[in-house]
Amino acid sequence: MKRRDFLLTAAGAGLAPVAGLLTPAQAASTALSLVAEPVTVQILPDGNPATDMLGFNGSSPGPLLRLKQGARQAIRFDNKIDQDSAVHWHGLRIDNAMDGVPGLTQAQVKPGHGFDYALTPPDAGTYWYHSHNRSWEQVARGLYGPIIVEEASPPDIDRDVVVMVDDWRLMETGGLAPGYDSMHDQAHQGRLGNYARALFDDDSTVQRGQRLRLRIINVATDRVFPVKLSGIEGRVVALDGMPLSEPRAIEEMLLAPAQRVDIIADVTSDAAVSVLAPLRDGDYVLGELKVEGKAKERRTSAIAPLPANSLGKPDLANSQDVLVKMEGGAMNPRIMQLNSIWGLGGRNDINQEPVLRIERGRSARLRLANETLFPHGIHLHGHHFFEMSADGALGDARDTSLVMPDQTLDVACVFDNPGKWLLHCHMLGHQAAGMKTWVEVI
Ligand SMILES: [Cu+2]
Repeated sequence: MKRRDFLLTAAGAGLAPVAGLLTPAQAASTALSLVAEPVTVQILPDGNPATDMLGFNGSSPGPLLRLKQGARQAIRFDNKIDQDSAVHWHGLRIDNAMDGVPGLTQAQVKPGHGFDYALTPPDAGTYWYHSHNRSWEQVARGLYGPIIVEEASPPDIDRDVVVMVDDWRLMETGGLAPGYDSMHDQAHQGRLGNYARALFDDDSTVQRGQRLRLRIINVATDRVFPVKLSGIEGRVVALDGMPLSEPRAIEEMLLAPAQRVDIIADVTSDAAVSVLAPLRDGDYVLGELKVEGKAKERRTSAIAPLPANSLGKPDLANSQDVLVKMEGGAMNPRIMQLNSIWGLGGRNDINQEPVLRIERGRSARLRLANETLFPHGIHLHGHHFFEMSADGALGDARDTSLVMPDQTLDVACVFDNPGKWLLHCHMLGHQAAGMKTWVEVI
């Protein structure tokens, strides 16, 4: 099979559901267990070779974690792979000691050892967990899974479906291609796969007229996914876990690695609800839910906003402001004073001084200035920030912002969570090659 054919044969692939759903009943008061270990997964369509990867509890993606807003959940992590590791809970505004960043918030978890995490998520919504050691390799090899933090009063829907979009760089044997540290990849767009698809936590059939909640997560290490949906009509209700005060029309989306979009929509097709990647030569089917039958009654109620999370509004009149330049990369004529491929805020390593040191409770405005020829997805740990429009108005709350070449994006944040928080590009190959720094909240 030619490389290019890989990318084109995903349409209609048999999509296996994610194994090992952990329900709140099982989770109540007892620790959940996540074991990182080697797994074999049928990534390619049935009939093609399976892929040796890394996963949690026997599968990649790992099990869906369902947490309750405001409730403490203990999670025991055991490392049964042959590299050091640690788990980061992306987007959860939790205690710094639980953030899972080796060298900043905890020590490496050595092979054969474990770490006891405890999470009390303040916000409902869609999040995910992934390895944060050699993440450009360990996430590419499959060490990630979805997190749902349930609303106290969830919206009225028929089905809640997690949709993870990913790509893999596969060899013709079905194995993952080596070369995770390729400097060529890291200086360009990162490690892009040659095969892409959407993975559902539950791909059983839906009925025409049912109301679905789709939680789309870009779990790819480096690919910015264009995503389009067909077979449904509805609204976008949340971005990066945070509810929109007014639900929006569903348009073509561009998802940076780690970004999420929640959609509530009614099935309008008799055939399929499709997750598509619009490409130059047409729509590529990343995955689909088949439609069978018709719901007895279609809901006529409007799609209402999700209950708001309590996110502090930045005080822009008294904010600390800092310029955070993205620098470096291939073909960039601008000179960078750093001995690395990429830089962020004049830094390239977490052993350096933080780009911002700020008192707890104060607001800051970060000017994210992309002076490179590539897009970057800038992620702040432990907080959500507000993207600002050119006139200074507060826009969407996010934990990861896509910043295009030559774009400058101001984001404003109340730094109310004490500790050492990583700020980095979520194109994980860029992070590997220097696009990282940190913020200290004291
Ligand atoms: Cu980047």
